[in-house]
Amino acid sequence: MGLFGKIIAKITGAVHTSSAGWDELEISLLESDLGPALSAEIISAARSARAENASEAIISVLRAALSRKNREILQSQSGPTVILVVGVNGTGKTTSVAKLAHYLSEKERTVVMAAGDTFRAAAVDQLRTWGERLDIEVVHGADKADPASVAFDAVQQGLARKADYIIIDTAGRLHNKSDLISELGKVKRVIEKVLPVQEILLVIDATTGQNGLVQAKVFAEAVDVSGIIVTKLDGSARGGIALAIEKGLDIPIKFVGNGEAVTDFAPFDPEIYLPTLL
Ligand SMILES: Nc1nc2c(ncn2[C@@H]2O[C@H](COP(=O)(O)OP(=O)(O)OP(=O)(O)O)[C@@H](O)[C@H]2O)c(=O)[nH]1
Ligand SMILES: [Mg+2]
Repeated sequence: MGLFGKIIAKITGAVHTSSAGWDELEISLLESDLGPALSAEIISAARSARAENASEAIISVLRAALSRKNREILQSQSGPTVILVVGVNGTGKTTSVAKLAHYLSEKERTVVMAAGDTFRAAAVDQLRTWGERLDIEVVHGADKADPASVAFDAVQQGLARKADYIIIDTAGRLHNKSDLISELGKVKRVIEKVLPVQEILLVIDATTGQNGLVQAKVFAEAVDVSGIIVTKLDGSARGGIALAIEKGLDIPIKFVGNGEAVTDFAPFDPEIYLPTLL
């Protein structure tokens, strides 16, 4: 029985009260990374719920935690839509750039990807390999090129190609706020000499749990994060982090990754996500 199943069984009396105490259930909620505030709210709603409306009572607490903001990609009014993809190392940025590019090209949109992670040569090769596999153009620079100059070239190329989207990968390092502001700020400023940046998408690895929320806070304070991609939701019992982020920061989750294949990617749909939590 899933976690919420246990809570509902307890409210409806389907399991004996002593078999799972409320404290135990609250700890299980915390373990699923819903965070302390939301976990406490769920337990409080569950304790006062009646048997007949047990699952609605819980669903309504979960629904109230969701951001009301638009989950669609913010579109440029004229010219290509520029999307900057950011996050700490290993969260799945490069893979998500490729997945998003594929998702958009399946919708008959033309995409240019930019290998803005010039920190490691392997990162450029990784994106170029995806580009070859997916038949999507990748703009890259010389070894150790300035990421801002690669982003600038990509935007020029996207304009020349009349691309619908330009998606820019960035290097993932453990950052403090001032490093982030200066590095990403420079990339953004240089791009914006040519085109506005419509989206800054932050990639969060669901398996890092509450640390994901900490990362999201640091990035959101440093740059204008407009949306989140939660990756590695496959094989993770800790998908509650998605709700904790939306409740804590009010940044909409726009996409989710649930595997290593390019097709393991979808727009975030609360109507699918909430029942899977339940
Ligand atoms: N299971 C699973 N693995 C994923 C998912 N997204 C990415 N990965 C894997 O996570 C690892 C890191 O992915 P990358 O895309 O290289 O991550 P990154 O953030 O670009 O890493 P750096 O550039 O080193 O900061 C790779 O092995 C990916 O295949 C996902 O949704 N599910
Ligand atoms: Mg990468």
